[in-house]
Amino acid sequence: MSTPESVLIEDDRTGMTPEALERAVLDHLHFTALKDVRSATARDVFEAVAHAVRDRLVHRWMRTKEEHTRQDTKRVYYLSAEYLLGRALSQNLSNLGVHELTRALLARYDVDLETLLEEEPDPGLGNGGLGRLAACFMESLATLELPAVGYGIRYEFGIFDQKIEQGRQIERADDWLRKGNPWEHPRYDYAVPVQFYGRVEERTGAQGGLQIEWVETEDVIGVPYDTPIAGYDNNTVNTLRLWSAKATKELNLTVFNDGDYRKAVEEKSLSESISKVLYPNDRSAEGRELRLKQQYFFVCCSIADIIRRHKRTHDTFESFPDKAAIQLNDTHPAIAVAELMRVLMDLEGLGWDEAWDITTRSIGYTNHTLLPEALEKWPVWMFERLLPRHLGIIYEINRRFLLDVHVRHPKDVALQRTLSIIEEGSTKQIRMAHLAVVGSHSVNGVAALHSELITTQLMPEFAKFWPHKFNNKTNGVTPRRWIMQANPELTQAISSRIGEAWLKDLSQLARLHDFVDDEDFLGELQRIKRHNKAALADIILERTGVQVCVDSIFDVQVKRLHQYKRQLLNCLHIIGLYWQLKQDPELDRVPRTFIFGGKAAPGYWVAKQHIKLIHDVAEIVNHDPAIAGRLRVVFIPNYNVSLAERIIPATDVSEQISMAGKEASGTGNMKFAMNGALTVGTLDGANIEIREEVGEENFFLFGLVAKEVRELKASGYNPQAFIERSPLLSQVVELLESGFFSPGEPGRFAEVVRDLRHEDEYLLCADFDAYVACQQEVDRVYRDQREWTRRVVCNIASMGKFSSDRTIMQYASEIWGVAPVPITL
Ligand code: 26Q
Repeated sequence: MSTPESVLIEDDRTGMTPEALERAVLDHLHFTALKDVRSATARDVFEAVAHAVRDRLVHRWMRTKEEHTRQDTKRVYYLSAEYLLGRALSQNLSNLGVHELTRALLARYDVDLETLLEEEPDPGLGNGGLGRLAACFMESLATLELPAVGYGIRYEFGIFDQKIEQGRQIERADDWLRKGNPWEHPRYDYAVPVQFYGRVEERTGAQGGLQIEWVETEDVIGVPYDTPIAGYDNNTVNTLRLWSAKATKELNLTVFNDGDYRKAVEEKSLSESISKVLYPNDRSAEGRELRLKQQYFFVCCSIADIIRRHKRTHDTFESFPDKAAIQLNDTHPAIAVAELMRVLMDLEGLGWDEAWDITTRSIGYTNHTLLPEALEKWPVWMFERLLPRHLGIIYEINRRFLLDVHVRHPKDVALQRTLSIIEEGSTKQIRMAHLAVVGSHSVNGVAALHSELITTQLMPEFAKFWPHKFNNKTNGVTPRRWIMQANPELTQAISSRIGEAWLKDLSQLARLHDFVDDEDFLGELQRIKRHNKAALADIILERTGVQVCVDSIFDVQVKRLHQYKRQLLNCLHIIGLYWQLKQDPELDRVPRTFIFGGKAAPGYWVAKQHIKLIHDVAEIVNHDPAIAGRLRVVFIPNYNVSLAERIIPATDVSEQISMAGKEASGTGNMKFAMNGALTVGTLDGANIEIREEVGEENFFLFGLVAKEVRELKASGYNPQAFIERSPLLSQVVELLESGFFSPGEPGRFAEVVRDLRHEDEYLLCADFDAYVACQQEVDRVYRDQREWTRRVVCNIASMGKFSSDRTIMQYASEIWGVAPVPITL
């Protein structure tokens, strides 16, 4: 069509020429930000640029939807309670291919693009690895041109802002929507009613069949907010659809008195509290009703949305499993199994067997944890109150499943108890992982070791019962954010050697192996690392007041604080090093800067003590003139995606030191290695596969392996024995015990010491000496900068496997059965 109108639209709102873009930004500055060039603040300019970019995405977005509908393709529906997206502007600029153009355009107005990008708040709608994985997956799905919708919750407050006061973590609300969000688009026309509480009514229908109705419920409305997810270097724009809770009726203004009015207001705000805040706990599954409400809220909305879309183009549900692949990101959305059954039977009139066949063929489940305390269970009484119909369905699923178990293993009552979705006991509980396994056709872990441990340790009986369901999908990360965006200089250095195709096919990084002895390349990598370290040093100075030296080794551990991740082991090593340097000022060690970052769950007292200890050690070490210039310790507050993009490219040593068998995969480990850090790590999670890829000579390995951990624990682990056998560890523990690091309060770390001596669940004492030796080896290699950089090249060149593109292609072909749909404009 080339009516005058459409030409105008093409030019002003979708045109990709510098002129069209410039006009669009000026136009939005005027009409969206209501400012002129002179009076505009950085935030105004950000808004104008973001809206200009958004307009260009909208065009592709609508084309994508149109094409998916036209071809009636199978779609992936990714259900996740968390998405740790990070900032969008930079990603959208580069995925649209207008990053440099925009930089030049803004420069002409004296606006620095990098400064502008800082205006965008970091959407922290997740806790850590699981939420960030969901974000990488959404980006890869779009880049691979796979039809996909991500579903989740539009938390009004994301993961808390971490402040540090006197070395302790303080939580502040993350009011990320305060200044509005240019990327989201509410779709009131697709709002969904969600029921809670009430009771189940059974009656005989007209045809004599049983009809079940869920009645007298308290309802909430889910309003979808859509965010475009653009693929890199293509025209696909998929949708992230996040649900926000809204009260059902507008305030009833015919109330008779002030009391009624206030009650109505209170009820309204109570129902809208469902999507108010992200639970900041990624360790233990606390059984709070509001959390269960959140889960059912977004699952109910998402299933209704999927069903609506199916019914738009199909009269029956026969083809549903061929049109929809629903993936559960952990058990947080596992209620989807019962919800899909409810919708198909109670609302769409299908019989049990047909509904069950459709449900299990559509749903897949990804497990992310082996920690027993993190496995979700909900008390039956809570379900009975909140979701009575779903409880009935779960009981029936369980009854039929246990019958199956009985038929295949008659008389094995113990097996039925083990596999049952219901856990018997003083308070009966629903095991959400069991519901997810029974209700899906695929169960996957997120790294080879993790998937093996699922079938041998976590649920061996299930794995024997349904071996075909269990599979592995090793995690990956998107190279567009984690190399191209985070490390533009490295990107340039790589592209100038092997071209640009590696950004869409990371296996091509292997071609860098030709450059391991190329002095030019090695020198360039050293300069880039130094430059990135200098930039990080500025941030550290600005945020902590500590001056760090770029000639020292930047040794980094950034991730959520958890005992199993063993930040404390890192800290014990620092104390040991400090002690040795004090004893022997001549000791020949390479200067090191130890950098920490990460949030502790607000109620996780031990993790918060570890934050305090790191700060107290930093305080002593950083102010001791005797070791000046040789050792620095810093804790960078409020670790998030944006900070990760600064820290990771500046890292020399990546600490991946979890107790073997505890870290399902880890994904930070991958980001560090592809940015030219060498890993100090245990044989845990994806570390194992990283080491396999880079070669054992290019990885600093230490510590017990998972099997040895099990055996040591089974034989009765006694940390005290390990302390006594290690002179250095004895010193370190005594120093801690003496109150050396907490002069005003000598007993501050008494509990940490007591735990180390008598409990030490995560075997710090058993691994300490090996860790120290490994760190000495790091020093030795670092002194030979050429050798170090050779190993860095081997690492970068071997990272091809860890692109989330590879992961998603495996999900697509082995679990979902979806294929790319190219979009032409
Ligand atoms: C559950 C119930 C109630 C409240 C909170 C939760 C909850 C929330 C978040 C439980 C767990 C999480 C997050 C888990 C997580 O991030 N797991 C990590 O997933 C990564 C991606 O697969 C892996 O790389 C990490 O190894 C794993 O720890």
